[in-house]
Amino acid sequence: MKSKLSLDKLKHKYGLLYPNSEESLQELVNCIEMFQNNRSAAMLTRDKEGYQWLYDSNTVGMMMYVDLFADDVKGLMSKGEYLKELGITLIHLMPLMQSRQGENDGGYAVRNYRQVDEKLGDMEVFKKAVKYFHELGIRVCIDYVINHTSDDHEWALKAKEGDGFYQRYYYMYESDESPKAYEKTLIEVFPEVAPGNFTYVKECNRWVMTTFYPFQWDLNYGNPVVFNEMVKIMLYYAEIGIDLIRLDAIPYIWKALGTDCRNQPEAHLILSLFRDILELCAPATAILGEAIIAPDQIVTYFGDQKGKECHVLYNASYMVEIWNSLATRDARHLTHMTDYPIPDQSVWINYARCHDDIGWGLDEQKTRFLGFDPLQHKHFLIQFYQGNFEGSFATGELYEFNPKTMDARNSGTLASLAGLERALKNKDRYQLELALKRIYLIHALFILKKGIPMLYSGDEIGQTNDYTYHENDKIQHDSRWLHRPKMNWEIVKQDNASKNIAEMITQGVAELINIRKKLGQEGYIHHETVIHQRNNHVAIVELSMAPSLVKYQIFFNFSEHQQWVFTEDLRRYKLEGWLIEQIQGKRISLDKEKVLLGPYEVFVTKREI
Ligand code: OTU
Repeated sequence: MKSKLSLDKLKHKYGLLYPNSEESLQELVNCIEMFQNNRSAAMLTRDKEGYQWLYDSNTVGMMMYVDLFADDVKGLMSKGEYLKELGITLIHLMPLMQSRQGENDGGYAVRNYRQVDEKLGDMEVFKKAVKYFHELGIRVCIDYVINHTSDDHEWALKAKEGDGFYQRYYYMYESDESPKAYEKTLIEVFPEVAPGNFTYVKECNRWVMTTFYPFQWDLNYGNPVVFNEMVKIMLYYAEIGIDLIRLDAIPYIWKALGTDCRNQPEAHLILSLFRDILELCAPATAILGEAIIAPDQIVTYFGDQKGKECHVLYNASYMVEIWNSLATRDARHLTHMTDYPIPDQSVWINYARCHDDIGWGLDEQKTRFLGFDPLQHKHFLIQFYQGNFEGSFATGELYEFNPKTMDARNSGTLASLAGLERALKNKDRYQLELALKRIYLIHALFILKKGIPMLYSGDEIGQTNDYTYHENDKIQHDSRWLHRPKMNWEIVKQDNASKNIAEMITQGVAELINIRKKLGQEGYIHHETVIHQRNNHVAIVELSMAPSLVKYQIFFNFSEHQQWVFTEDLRRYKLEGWLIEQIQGKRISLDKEKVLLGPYEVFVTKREI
């Protein structure tokens, strides 16, 4: 009964997106029913559990490129125990389906969505891997590049041959008239390396929309046939047991002339249809949307009362807050975090960096409120993380520097941006200690937070920037390769200073994951409250657990100097008596005037009962 009702709702929504498309609707309904009828017993059992694991405090993720982490899918399986020991319960794999020959944007130009790239293995091995990880208690997330295919995908090849049916899979035009009209309001995503949003295809003498690289052809979701094809692939992933599907570049999936072709209402409708279809067919599979845009816009992709959209989104705003607070040693931007309400049951992925650049999407109003000019502040951050600002501890590079606007984003690994690379290069032991403390602090900021913490593989051993991409002409124009080093498994086997450093970082990360799991024994993090106090270098957040009602206070010192917190300020939050620090077991008296925090120190405290 429930399922019938939802199917009717689905039909209605489909009709809003594709009026008068009876035939396509029928095809979709048939496909859903067939899927439901053929769902295996094993998957039905997983469906019963649904996606509850998303809310479990024990869920800790790590993202990685299969080849850079462990050569191939078999290699990935051989690292299962390593991941488990570290406490990882979710692996987030970067694109691993067959991608374009030659340049392919790190796999984001997919040639075949149903085949694993030959370099990594095949579908049979991958299915085994999914099963293996499930047995280990590790869930699997894969990337689904839905905005575009590569220019050598079979649909694109047929379009090139002149097949009109497949040309309608894309935004293809006979002349540059429409492209020019679109360009009037479009913005460039890769202004430096891939300017413009259209590419001339000589094979068929047509223009095709290519928002990203010229070899990434934007799919035309205005065509219901495309929508149905993409749903079938999503269901295919659900059937092989994928727990979380990352939908790439969701703000871009609907184009409308006269707009910037981002965040269109129809894009939301498409996602809400995807969500409904999964709830109907495969509730064990959830979707993670990738929308790295302004803070107030990101949250809209969780959906609203009209429809649920993504189960999970990247907390890109928080990521930027972390780096901002480190550069300024001022925690106010973070503690004054505007609370964009998110629907119940929505989950953030908290992280400090991913395979992409860091784009400075701070909330401009807040920056202004704190007394900074948003543009100048952004330029400060860009230079700071490039390592050019005087006194900067970071080593990084610019990404997509636009000389017209002087705008840029930044690239670099967590350790390099946090000062490790510079300290090692200068053989500066004092700076090295500070860098290690910063690395710990950064991990604490996203591990001890409501949502799913997502580590980037290699950061747990403090891998620094990889400059070898400068010599590779296929990728040298794309500085994101700076922070995608090959996992250095050798480092722990060596017997030198680097080994000690790597071990120290790993121990710190493991300690934080353990603390997170200890918190998990009290239930899940129900809500977070900022404890405002007068020292701007320090952020204090209180986590309220449910159902146990236990509260933890996390203190973060963003400065390399000692800092004091006035207990008088804490008393306003009913924090009195003694606090017990959970990592080292220190007892902190709140009867004294001040609480002392060491350089970059992190406290996780609980009231003594
Ligand atoms: C995503 O990123 C991927 O994460 C990138 O690795 C890809 O290159 C790209 O899509 C194309 O597939 O602009 O700078 O709001 O920020 O989709 C990265 C979303 C990007 C965009 C995002 C995109």
